[in-house]
Amino acid sequence: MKAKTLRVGVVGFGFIGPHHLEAIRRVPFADVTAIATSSEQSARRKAEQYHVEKAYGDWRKMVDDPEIDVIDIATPTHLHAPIAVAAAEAGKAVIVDKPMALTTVEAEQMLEAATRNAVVHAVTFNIRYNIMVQEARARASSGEIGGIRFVRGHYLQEWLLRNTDTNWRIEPDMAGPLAMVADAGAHWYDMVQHITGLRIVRVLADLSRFIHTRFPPEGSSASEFKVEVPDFGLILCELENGARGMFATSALCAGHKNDLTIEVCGAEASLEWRQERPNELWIGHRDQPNQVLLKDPSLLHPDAAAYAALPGGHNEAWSAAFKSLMLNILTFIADGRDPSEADEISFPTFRTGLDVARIIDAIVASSNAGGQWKEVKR
Ligand code: SOE
Repeated sequence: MKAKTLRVGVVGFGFIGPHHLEAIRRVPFADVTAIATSSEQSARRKAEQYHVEKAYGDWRKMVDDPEIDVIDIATPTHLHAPIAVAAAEAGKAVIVDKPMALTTVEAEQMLEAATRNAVVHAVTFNIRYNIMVQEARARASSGEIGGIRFVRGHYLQEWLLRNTDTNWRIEPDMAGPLAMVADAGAHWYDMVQHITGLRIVRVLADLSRFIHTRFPPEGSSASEFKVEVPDFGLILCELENGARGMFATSALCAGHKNDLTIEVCGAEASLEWRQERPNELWIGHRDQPNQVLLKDPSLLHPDAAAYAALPGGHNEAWSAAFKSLMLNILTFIADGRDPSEADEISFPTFRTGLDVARIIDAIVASSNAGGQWKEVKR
C-alpha cells in the first residue's frame, strides 16, 4: 500500500493537459489536486469541469503550494523550461510533455536544476508505451530479428493541410523553429532509440515549406501571418552501429489522422508498428509467411505483456499507453526512489529529453548548412 496519495498539479490545460489528468487519475495512489492555466477564470472553469480541488491563474503559486508533490507540465513548449526549473528548485518532482524544451540549452538547464535538487524528472514520450511497441522493443533488443541495418518511418497528419489551419505549434517563439519536425519528430527519434537500443549519431535534413502565408479562419482574432517553419521534413540518419534510417514528417497529408509508423529491419526479420493500427505488430520474414501479431498478452514477450491490462481482442492504445507511462513515473516517485537510478526504459527522464533535443539541434544544423550530414553533439 503506497504511503499516501501523490498530489499532482498540472500546468496547462489545452489539448494534452486533460489527457495527462486522465492518465494520472488512473494511477490508484495519485490524484490531480490542482491545475494552473493562463488565467484564474479559465483555471476555475476547468477545475470545476474536471472536479479538481484547486485552480491557479499563475503557475508560480501552484509551484509554491506545499500541498503539491509533483508538477506536471502540459503547456506549449516555450514554457517548459521556466516552470520545470522553478519546480525543481522548489524540491518537487517534475514531469514535462514532449518535446522537453525549445533548445538544448534549456534542456541542459532543466536537467541541471533537477539533478542539483535531486528531484525525479520525466518526459512524456507516451507513444513508446503502446503494448506492441514494447513487443517490438523486446524482440529487437533480444536479438531475435538479427543485427539492425535499417529503420524507416514517418509521422504524418493532416491538421495543417489548408492555409486557414493555424496552431501554436507553427509559431517559432512557442514551439521552436522546426514545428512538426521537432514536435512529432521527437516521438520518432525517441522510439528509434528506445526500440533498437541504438543511438542516432548523425543526421541529414531536407526541410521544405508549401504554405507560405496562413489566413486564420473567419471570425478568428488572429491576423494572417507569414509562415517561418517547415511544412515537411525528410530526415536521413545513421545509428551508432552504422545502420541507416529514413524519416518523413508533415501535417499536410490528407487522410493521415495520427500516422506514426516505424519499421526496424534486422538481419533475420523486420518489425513494423503503425499508431493507427496500435494493437498490431507486423513481422516480416524471409523463410516463412509474414505475420501480423494482434495484441494478446499470452503471445507476447513478458516485458510487453506486463503493459497489457486486458486479454487479446480488447484493444488498448493511446490512452492506455499514457496511463502506463504515468504509472511507471508515479510509482518511482511514490517509492521514494533515487532519481539517478531511473533506467530510461521504464520512463524517459530529462536525460532522454536532452538527448532528443540534441538530435533536433543536429537537424537544424544540417538544414542550415543546406543539407549536409551533421553529427549529434553529445
Ligand atoms: C503533433 O501534431 C501532436 O500533437 C504531438 O504533439 C502529440 O505528441 C501527438 O500525440 C499528437 O500529434
